Amino acid sequence: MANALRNSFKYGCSGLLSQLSLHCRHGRVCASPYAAVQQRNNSSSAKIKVDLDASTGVAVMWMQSPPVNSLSLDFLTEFAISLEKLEMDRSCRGLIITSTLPKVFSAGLDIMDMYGKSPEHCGEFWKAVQEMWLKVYGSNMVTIAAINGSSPAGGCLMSIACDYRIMADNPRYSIGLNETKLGIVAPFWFKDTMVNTVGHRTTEIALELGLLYTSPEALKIGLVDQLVPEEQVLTTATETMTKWLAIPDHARQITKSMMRKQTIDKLLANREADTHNFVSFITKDSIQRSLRMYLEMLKKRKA
Ligand code: CO8
Repeated sequence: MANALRNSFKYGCSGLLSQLSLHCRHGRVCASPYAAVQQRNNSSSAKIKVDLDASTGVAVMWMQSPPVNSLSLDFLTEFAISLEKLEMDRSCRGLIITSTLPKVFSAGLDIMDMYGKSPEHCGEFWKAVQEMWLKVYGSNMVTIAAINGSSPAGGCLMSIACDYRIMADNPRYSIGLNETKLGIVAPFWFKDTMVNTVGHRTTEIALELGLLYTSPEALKIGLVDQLVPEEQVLTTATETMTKWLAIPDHARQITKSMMRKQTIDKLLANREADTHNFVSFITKDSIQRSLRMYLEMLKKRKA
């Protein structure tokens, strides 16, 4: 199945919302509370665990890939399969993404998938990154990031692709697009998603300096929508989801499409070129050297 999905990246499976396949999920008959336990629909793979409560229509997707939920090709493949299943499941209207790991939501793209790898591998990896963003940013479901730890780079991208962000109120946790600090450049669709979230000027400063914001700073610039004590992140996300699901799906989905379609279409129209740019950039000797130095810095910091 993983191979089938990976193959679909090659041919470009686009975000559902961008195709305007706006089927209404609202107004379905709700199950009785007695049925709730039976209606819990859990699925699990090595790196992703999904709890779908069919009585509320809300799924919680747990990222469970130690040590730091880095977005490797394998992780992204499992992520895409899980998300696609939920998207196709008409009983699921809302998705909360969170982490089982202490202190880390996601460390972003797995650097080991970009370091010392063949151009073919880098191309396949990049298509999986694009697919993750297309699927989350274009989801028909309400998506909430329950950010219970640090979320740099690709972790920030995943968060800002959601409809709403709730972060643990802990100044030791940080979030942002820090690519320039690694000597690499956030691609245009990372930038566009950030601009759509916090505006042009803040994005310009954040991206050029590769800024990571503490959770209070992230709230101040609007990179996250709400801070709560760490132990309340998931319950607050669940309560917030109830408010979002009170809006009729078709109206919310069309509005979401109106806000996001142009940004999604830009990547869809340039997907091949974007992959080509990534591969030729990341395989350059100078960029590989920067990545090696960054990896060494991570190890030294640990020691
Ligand atoms: N990829 C691979 N391995 C990683 C990553 C990563 N992104 N992050 C951490 N690790 C590894 C560490 O090297 C360490 O390995 P080991 O145990 O073998 O020494 C292990 O994970 C644990 O890491 P830490 O000890 O640092 O864990 P902490 O809990 O102390 O800190 C953090 C967690 C805050 C997440 C910290 O690990 C960190 O800051 N990581 C780096 C995050 C980062 O800078 N990510 C950027 C990735 S690039 C990206 O997402 C977008 C790229 C866009 C490409 C565009 C090109 C054109």
